Amino acid sequence: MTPRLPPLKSRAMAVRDIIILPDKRLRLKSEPVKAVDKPLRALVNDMFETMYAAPGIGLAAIQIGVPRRVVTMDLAKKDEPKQPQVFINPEVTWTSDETATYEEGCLSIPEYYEEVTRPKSVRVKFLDLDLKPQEIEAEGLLATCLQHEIDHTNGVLFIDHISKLKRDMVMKKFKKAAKKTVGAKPLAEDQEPSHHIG
Ligand code: K1U
Ligand code: ZN
Repeated sequence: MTPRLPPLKSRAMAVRDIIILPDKRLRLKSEPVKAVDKPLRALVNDMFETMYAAPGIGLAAIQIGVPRRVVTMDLAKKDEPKQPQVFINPEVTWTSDETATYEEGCLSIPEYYEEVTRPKSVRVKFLDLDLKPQEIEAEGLLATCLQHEIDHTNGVLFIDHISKLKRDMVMKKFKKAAKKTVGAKPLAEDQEPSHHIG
């Protein structure tokens, strides 16, 4: 079980555990954010810490077990300064008819990558950290990543956009890995943990 975090006053930013398939929480529809208060700011900070540590280019709050409609993202390349972006209550308001195919990954489905076809361009409305309404039009990786993360807030995973055959294969593999983990004995101090699945 994830240990309870100490009250906000006494804690710094934290890298949180990312929940992994087949955890049922990944299928929850997250609740809208109503106020940007201290706990919400702490959540956003923890999401960035967790996303950068993974490393990933996006993260939805539910991936750390918090069913709130909050997304963090940073699409800056390695040699560029950080470009942290926060999207609160993001919603797709328009999609192009034209589609684009990208190879996607997911921090909740580690080491599995597959091509996904989605609308090439999207318009997304969201709130910023001052709860000010914003709207952006995106294409390329930003459009793909926004759709992937907004899907997370609705309990949808990128494997829902691939063939049933491939999805069933992935589910089987991760269910098997989860069973092994639950029954696993704690590692001896001199043992290397194995992250290999399959
Ligand atoms: O939501 C997530 O699970 C994060 C995911 C976002 C994403 C990746 C690719 C297409 C759509 C959405 C990731 O960040 S997976 C890791 C990744 O793509 C990456 C990690 C380090 C450097 C560059 C990319
Ligand atoms: Zn994901």
